Amino acid sequence: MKDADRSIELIGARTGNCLRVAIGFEETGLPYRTRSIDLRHGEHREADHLALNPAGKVPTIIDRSRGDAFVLSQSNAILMRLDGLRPGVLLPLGLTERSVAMERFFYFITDAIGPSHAAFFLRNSGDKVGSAALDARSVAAIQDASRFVENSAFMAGDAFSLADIAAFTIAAACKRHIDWAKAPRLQQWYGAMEERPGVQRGMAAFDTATS
Ligand SMILES: N[C@@H](CCC(=O)N[C@@H](CS)C(=O)NCC(=O)O)C(=O)O
Repeated sequence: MKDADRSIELIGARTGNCLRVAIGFEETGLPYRTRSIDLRHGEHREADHLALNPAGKVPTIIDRSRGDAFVLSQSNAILMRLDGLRPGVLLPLGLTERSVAMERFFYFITDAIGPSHAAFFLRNSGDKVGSAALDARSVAAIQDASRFVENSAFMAGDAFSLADIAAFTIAAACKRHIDWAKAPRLQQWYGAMEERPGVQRGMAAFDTATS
């Protein structure tokens, strides 16, 4: 099998859901290649993509690393698969540490990223009041996460985890709205994440990807 065939294909675009997965690949070191989908031109609603992801969304992976092609959607399911393929990098192995990392990961997914996605939808529907309220809720959740890093280097203790990936992508998307002066430790954590090579490569994964 050629190297290109063994690597996992990540189909996506420069969106938070896709960037989280790209950072997951970079941090685990699992071989992958990106294929860009042009959302503005509706490529995600074309038959080729719908055959892989009937919801017409990104990201989707095609994993041929274990033989037959296995297609998977949902960014968080993909991240769980990466954890399964390379255990101990994205989530700690110890039950207690793992539970804390999952708690914080889902905090960012449901309390910060969820409202932000809903705000995006409302904004596009012309509901400025509703979208502003949800954006504010998302920023408040990020700001409140300062307590997670008050005495720790990472969002879930002493080790980098999915919680940092989720926190970083949403903090990067809302960074203009965060009151950094009120959250100095959060700002330090953010700076450290920006410097992390795997995070930098993941954030740039769709900058040069070919379609
Ligand atoms: N819950 C899904 C959400 C996927 C999703 O909404 N992706 C967006 C980009 S971040 C998308 O494909 N939008 C295009 C559309 O909805 O038309 C996941 O986590 O993967």
